[in-house]
Amino acid sequence: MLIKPDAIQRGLAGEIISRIEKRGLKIVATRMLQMDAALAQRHYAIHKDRIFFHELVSFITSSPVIAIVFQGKNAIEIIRQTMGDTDPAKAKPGTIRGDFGLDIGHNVIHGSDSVESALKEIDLFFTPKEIFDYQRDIDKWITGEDF
Ligand code: DAT
Ligand code: MG
Repeated sequence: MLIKPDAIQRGLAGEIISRIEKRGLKIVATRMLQMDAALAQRHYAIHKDRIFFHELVSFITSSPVIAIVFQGKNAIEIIRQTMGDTDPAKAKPGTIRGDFGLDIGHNVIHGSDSVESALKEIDLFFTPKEIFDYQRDIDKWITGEDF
């Protein structure tokens, strides 16, 4: 996931991380960076023909972001559900976008939409050495299993 420039500027980074962390997912990598246009274009390549593409690239490169890799059971679905609808106007209260957004172009968080896109996106932001493989004793209380 990415904590987008608007969220960092608004001081929402901790709140966003906390909501996902509290669901039980484990942080395995983090990095703060200011994305350049080349990285933004690769990250959002799937949207390159959309009319909002230029605006999207310009927004995501406007100020630093925090990239985080979360690991855990059903991580993609859990994060997408915790984020809420892409358009904050449609996102349910209680979701991150539903609680902290107003505008589709300033929706505070990015989350990968599939395991396949997560693997591609992780590769854009992290080297294998920056991703930690470690055990938490608490995981057996969250999922009933070790992973
Ligand atoms: P999501 O971020 O929920 O995966 P997406 O992949 O469809 O949504 O779009 C990527 C981002 O592009 C989204 O977070 C905000 C922006 N965006 C999407 N649809 C838009 C639109 N109709 N107008 C402006 N920005 C839009
Ligand atoms: Mg998407």
